[in-house]
Amino acid sequence: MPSIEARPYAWPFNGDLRPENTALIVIDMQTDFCGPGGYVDKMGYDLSLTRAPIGPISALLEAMRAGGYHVIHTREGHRPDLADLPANKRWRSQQIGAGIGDAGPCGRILVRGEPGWEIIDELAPLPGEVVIDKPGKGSFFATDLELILRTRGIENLLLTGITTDVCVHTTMREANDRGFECVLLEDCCGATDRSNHDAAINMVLMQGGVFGCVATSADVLETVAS
Ligand code: C5J
Repeated sequence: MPSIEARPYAWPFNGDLRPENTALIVIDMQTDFCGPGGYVDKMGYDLSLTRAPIGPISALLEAMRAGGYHVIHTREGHRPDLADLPANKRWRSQQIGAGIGDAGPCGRILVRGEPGWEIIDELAPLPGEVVIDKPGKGSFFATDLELILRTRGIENLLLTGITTDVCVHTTMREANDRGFECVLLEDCCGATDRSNHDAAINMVLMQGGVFGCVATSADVLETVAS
């Protein structure tokens, strides 16, 4: 199996890219982060930036599913009683007019089970695909993601989703520290600010790939579809 053309090196580092040891991770493609009336919209950010990856992720999902690769989705959100919501996270969200747990056009903001917390229809998980519910920005913190990856023998992670500089980056850093080989797909991510997206990409490229690699969905499609 050939490697993926990526920067700063052909990914994965050891050339061992197989459906059995590789997962596509789709992070937080929820209405709260990219839909009208959701958390990001309530904060007043430009939704076109967080919606931009929907098309590229959709095409990638189709190809990766057809190729038999693992697909894992994540959702950021809190228990309805907010028992897992740190006071400072709640307070900060209230300062910017999008209080976590408060009622909004899509139900209670970032609360599990509410319409705004759901993954958008375009990228809905298929039955049998793993969905990780996380209370924080990283996908490893307070979840069973690592256990699932180790149990399934997954070593390589393709990272997609929103937002590039927050949940995607935190997850990539957590994964890298645990020895997983990561590639961030730049057209399959988006941030609430374009320069933060660009900076987050650039950070990965430092030090010979300090957290892994960067590639595009086209680079992946070329390999997995061949
Ligand atoms: C944020 C996320 N930005 N999914 N969450 O609060 O990146």
